[in-house]
Amino acid sequence: MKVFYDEDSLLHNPPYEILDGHLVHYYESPSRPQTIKHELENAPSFTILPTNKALDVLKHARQVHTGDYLQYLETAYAAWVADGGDKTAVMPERFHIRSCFRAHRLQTRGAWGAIARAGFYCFDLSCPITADTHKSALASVRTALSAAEALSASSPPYSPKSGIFAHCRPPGHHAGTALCGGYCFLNNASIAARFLQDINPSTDTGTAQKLPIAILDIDYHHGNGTQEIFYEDPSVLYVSLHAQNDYPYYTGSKSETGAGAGLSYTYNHPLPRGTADDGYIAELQRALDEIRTSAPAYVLVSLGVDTYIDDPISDFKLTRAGYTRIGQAIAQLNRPTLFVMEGGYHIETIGKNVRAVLEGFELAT
Ligand code: OKS
Ligand code: ZN
Repeated sequence: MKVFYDEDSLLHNPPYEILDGHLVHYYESPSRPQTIKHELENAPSFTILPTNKALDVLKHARQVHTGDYLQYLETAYAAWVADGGDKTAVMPERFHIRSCFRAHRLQTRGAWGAIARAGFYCFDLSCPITADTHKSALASVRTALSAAEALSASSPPYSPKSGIFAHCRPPGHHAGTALCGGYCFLNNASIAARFLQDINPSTDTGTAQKLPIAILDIDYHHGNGTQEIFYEDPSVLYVSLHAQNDYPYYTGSKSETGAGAGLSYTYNHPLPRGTADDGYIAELQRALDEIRTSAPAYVLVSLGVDTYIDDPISDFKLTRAGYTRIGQAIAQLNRPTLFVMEGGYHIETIGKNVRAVLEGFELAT
């Protein structure tokens, strides 16, 4: 299997975050991608490839994120330091709660300082922006786009099973149209989905239609960003399995099913804490049935291995054998599939668990 990876992903390295009220070391650390890369390098069936530097990453990011948010991410660190902020990282102090304000009260926005902007474009305390964060976030998108490009070149839409791994870091599924949070700055999977639609316009009906794509999110946490981005869009089905009543707390219930033209193109499968292999895979089969029914041209998998039994910030009980079964089950969709890396924090096993999913997929018949 081809694996795309960009060394700039390692640059983003904030020293700390606030978790459960404690100042702790940053769980989403560069040791994660280093360990995954090391594991896949030593496995015969993977080829690690560099990303395509010729891609216009910002152009594709603009299909998902607003121009002002992208501008913010690019300028936030310098503006913060110029305002006298701590040189470690941009860190919000107070959040702009959209529901507390009426649009006409946003007239002062042009005058906001760096700390005010930080609280406007972020929803939690796990996205410090360092001097290198923007570079890593773009590298992560470039990784997803390079993998999507290779997938579409080797496997046209609707062709049988084939898989590529976008070894992205930082992750993306919590990042919304104009919000960072949960270690995520740019929504790699969503940008890749738009890219696949843009390079493969579907002309079924004569008029240019967007190609149907499914995003299966199997990270432990709900992908609130991906859900937000496609909530009213019937061309991208979003299906998520995640822990009920855990981070990001306010989204991911079964009753969130999309809106407007996108109604019934979002499916949430919240699972209880303590869910183990058998319970998880039974629910995954229901999620896969929803994807099958929608007949997507491509499947994107937001792959988190923070569902692992020993993950330090999560409460599921999946095992290595479970990951192999998950890969096998996804392969039964029989579609070109792009795996996009999301979470997973048990450094000792993260590489082996990713490898198990990808080999389960690849070896499935
Ligand atoms: C609080 C961070 C809470 C956990 C963030 C979860 C990130 C993740 N500072 N999302 O999939 O793995
Ligand atoms: Zn996660």
